This record gives sequence, structure tokens and C-alpha cells, in this order.
Amino acid sequence: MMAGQNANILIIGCGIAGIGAAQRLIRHGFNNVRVLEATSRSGGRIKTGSLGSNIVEIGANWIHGPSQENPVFRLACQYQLLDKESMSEENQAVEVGGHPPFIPNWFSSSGRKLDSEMMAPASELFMTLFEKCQEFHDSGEEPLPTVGEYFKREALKVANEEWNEDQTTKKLRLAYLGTLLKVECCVSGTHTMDDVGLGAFGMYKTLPGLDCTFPGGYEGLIKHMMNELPKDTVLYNKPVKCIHWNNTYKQSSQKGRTCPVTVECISGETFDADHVIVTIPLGYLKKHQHTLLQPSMPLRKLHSIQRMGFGTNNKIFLEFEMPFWDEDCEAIYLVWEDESALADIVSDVKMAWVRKLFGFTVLKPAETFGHVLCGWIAGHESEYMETLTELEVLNTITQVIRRFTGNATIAPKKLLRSQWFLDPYTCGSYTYVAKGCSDFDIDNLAEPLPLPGSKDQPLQVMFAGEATHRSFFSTVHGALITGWREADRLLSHYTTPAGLVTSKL
Ligand code: 6YU
Repeated sequence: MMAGQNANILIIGCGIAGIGAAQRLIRHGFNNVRVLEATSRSGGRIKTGSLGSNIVEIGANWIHGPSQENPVFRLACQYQLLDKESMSEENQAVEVGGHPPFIPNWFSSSGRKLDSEMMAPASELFMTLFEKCQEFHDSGEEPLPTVGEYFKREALKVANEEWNEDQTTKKLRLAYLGTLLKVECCVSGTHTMDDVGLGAFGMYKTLPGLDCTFPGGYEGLIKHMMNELPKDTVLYNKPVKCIHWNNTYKQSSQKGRTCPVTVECISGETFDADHVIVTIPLGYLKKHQHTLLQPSMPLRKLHSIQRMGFGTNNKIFLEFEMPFWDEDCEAIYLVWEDESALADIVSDVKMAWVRKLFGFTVLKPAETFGHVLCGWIAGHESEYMETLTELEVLNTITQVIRRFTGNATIAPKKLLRSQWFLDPYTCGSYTYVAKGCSDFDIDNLAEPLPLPGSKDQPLQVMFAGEATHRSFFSTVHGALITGWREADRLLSHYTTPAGLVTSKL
């Protein structure tokens, strides 16, 4: 019998990190593992919905870097959830550095379709500067504090030195660079690139492989993983209010022995545990940092929770009778001709929130989806959009599309949008490395309690979830790896060298 087999383990949160941790622990013989989930569903930020007869991803969209090193890709292959092309050797070998090469269409605010030759130098400059931004982490330099400031300084230098032959073209390219900054706000999950730390930006690492989607929906992955857990492992509708650790909960007792941790739900119900793995999103931790743990978290963990960034990125799906974009088009960029100052924020959020929408990606293939676009909007403008009714959002976006295409009859048939900021158990979309952050902040977030050196029972409260992965934060694979990491931490805690248990995953 394995030591610790009967240890009482509670996992908080049934997203991919929580499910991954539970699956690993149970496979290795722990028989007292339960997951407490606040909502009535599994998957967390992996959430597949529908727009008419189409499936759409409300949360995570792609496997970023689908190749052998990516555990989400390996699981998806194992469960046969991907199409042949996504699994091909060629697809796995493609290096895109986090920016898949979409075939674009550009529309401008004066109702013109812009020409790709005119826009190409701006796209190239954008890629060059972002690759440079990623290098500062390893080189240890930080010429300016944020990605936004560095990008604007360098982009304006190039524009002023090299794009002077025609002022109209220069203005349009600068306006398009502003659009690309808004794209980057969505990718990074931040309000503005002026909030993203330049030195820390390169902490995020990409894996080889051309990003791919799940033809049957991302939630298929969750369903397959959940099928491998014993029935009743997850207790739904159990929002946790407070984790009392270090024997501070007075009534704590279970069959004559005392567990060091008691988890108290909002309902008042309590659960005793030897170990708790917290997989709650950073957005929730920021909001409830002073009450979630009793005794409170150590200062260095609190400070890192405050320093790390957690922003909002939302999607707005629109279905059309007929496409207004080219047949091969994969992304549509909206270029506001009056915005040439490289601004990625909107000054009057209530009046002009829609200017933060960078454009759309096209759902493919058209034979499956019909004519569906996915609009992307980040930041406070996105959070404001969440407070509007669907009809208000639909009306505003319809006006924008009519203006940019010069076609006053275009009318989307249906709309569906995400509301990640208003979700009380997520409070935003995902983690970014804010100005002033470093690798140590993520290490602090991930550090179990009590801290090393304490004489108290070890590994009472452990931390997983995307925000706790040094180089894959903000992703599904990052989240899964952290769930496995904390399960492995418990495994090695209980496994004597003689009874070493090896991973089956
Ligand atoms: C990816 C992608 N993707 C789009 C959008 C979003 C996200 N991500 P969970 O939140 O899943 O689970 C926690 C659970 O805890 C949850 O069920 C809660 O209900 C529960 N809970 C909370 N409080 C509780 C309480 N008090 N009591 C009990 N339970 C409680 N990732 O790989 N590909 O395309 C996208 C995207 C709109 C919102 C994404 C993507 C992020 C992932 O979805 C996310 O990381 C994981 O699902 C998190 O799993 P988890 O288990 O940790 O938490 C250079 C540089 C820049 C760096 N960025 C690079 C870009 C990469 C990001 N890509 C994003 C893009 C999209 C489109």
C-alpha cells in the first residue's frame, strides 16, 4: 500500500488544471481525492457554446503549438479529437512564434478595402519589433519599462525615417499599427501594451506547430478527461469562501483525527483536508486575496498576486447570410483612419468602446460554419461591452461594419458574446506579465504553504492553474502542466524511493 493513499486531498476548481491534478493523483493510487467546483459545470475557461447550429468556443480557441511537447496536443491525439491535417508531421513542424499567419482583409473607416501591398511593410515592422521585445528577457536588458512604450518609439522611428514617400500611405500604415497593437492586447489579455513589462514579455515561450482547433469543440477534451475520473469525484455548485489552514478551524475533526486544513464554502458547508490544491483563476485571487486564506497568504505571495496582470479578452460571434470578406480571408482588420498616434486605448470608453475591437477572425471551413465571424476585444472597453445588452452590442457593431464596408444593408443574423470579466469565478480572461513583474512572481504564486523551513505539516495549500506556469501562463497546456506538477509534488512527498510510482500519463 502506498503511503498517503488515504490522504484527504481537495482540489478547488474543475478547470483543466484541477481535472489534470485529480486524474494524475487517482491514477497513482490516491483514493480520497475530491474536486470542489463553484459552478455547475467542468471545464472553466474551456467552454464550448453554440450559435444557431454552429459550435463556437466561448473560451479557449486553439491548441497553441500543437506538437509532441504540448500535453494538450498529445491528449487530443490520444482521444482522437483532431483532424488529420492538425496531427500531420508538417503541421507539427511549423514555427509561427505565437503569431499564426492569417490571410487578411483590411477595411478602413472611410469605407475602403485596403491593399495588401500598402499594408505589408506595417505587418513586417510589427513582427520584427515583437520578436525584438521577446528577446529582452533572455538578454537581461530593458530599454524601456513596457512593450507598448518600446513598440511605439521604435515604430515611429522607422515610419519617420522610411515611410516618407507618401503621407497618406504613412498615416494609414500607422493607423494599422494601432490596430495591430489592439490585436496584441487580445493575445496578451491586457488593457494596453503599456501595461505589459518589456523585460518579462519573453518569459512566454511558444512551442512548434501551427495552432489548431477542435472540430467537435474544446470541451470534448474535458469530457474525455472527466470520463476517466470516478463518478462523484467532483462536487458542483460548491463555491469556496475560505481555506482555513494550519489547524485554525476549531471544529476540524474527521474520524478521530485532525486535518490541518478545513475548506469552508459560501453555503457554510465545510470539508476537511490534509492537502488542498487551489486552481482558482488569478482574477478571482486578486479580488479575494485577503479573505480566501485564513491565516492570510504570506506577503510575498500577496504582492505577486497584486503585481501579476490579469486582463479581459472577449469574443463577439456574428453570423451573416452572405460573406462581405474574400473567400480565402482568415482575418479582418479594422483600420480607423483618424487613429495614427499608435493608441491602443479608447479615450471615451462609453461612447467609443467599439474602436477597441481590432476586427474579426473567420470561422473555417465555411461548409461547416456558414458565414460566421469572431470579433475580438480586450481591456476596459471589453469589460464595458459586457455590461451592454446583446442588442446594443449588435447595433453598434452593425454600424461599424456598414461604415467600414460602405455597404449600408449588411445585417448580422445572430450574435453571441463572452462575458469573462463579469464571470464571478474568473473575473477576466487570463494572465499577463505586467510592468514590474518577473519570473519570481510566478514562482511566488506557485509556492505551496506553509513556506519552506516551517515546522508545520507540509503541503497544506498548493497552487496550480495557468497563472502559475513560468513560460506557458495564459494557455490550456500551461494550466494542465501545473495541475500535473502539483499532483507530482504530492506523489513525491508520499513516495519512498522503494515504492517509486511512475507516471502513466
Ligand atoms: C489556449 C487559446 N484562448 C480565450 C479566452 C479565454 C481564455 N485561453 P479555469 O479558469 O479553467 O478553472 C478554474 C475553475 O475554478 C473554474 O471552473 C472556476 O469556476 C473555479 N473556481 C473559481 N473560483 C472558485 C471558488 N471560489 N470555489 C470553487 N471553484 C472556483 N488558452 O491554450 N488557447 O486559444 C486560449 C482563450 C476568451 C477566457 C483563453 C486560451 C486560456 C485558457 O482558457 C486558460 O489558460 C485555461 O483554460 C485555464 O485553466 P485553469 O484550470 O487554470 O483555470 C508573448 C506573449 C503573451 C502571452 N500570451 C500568449 C497568448 C496565449 C493566450 N491565448 C489566448 C487566446 C485564446 C483565444
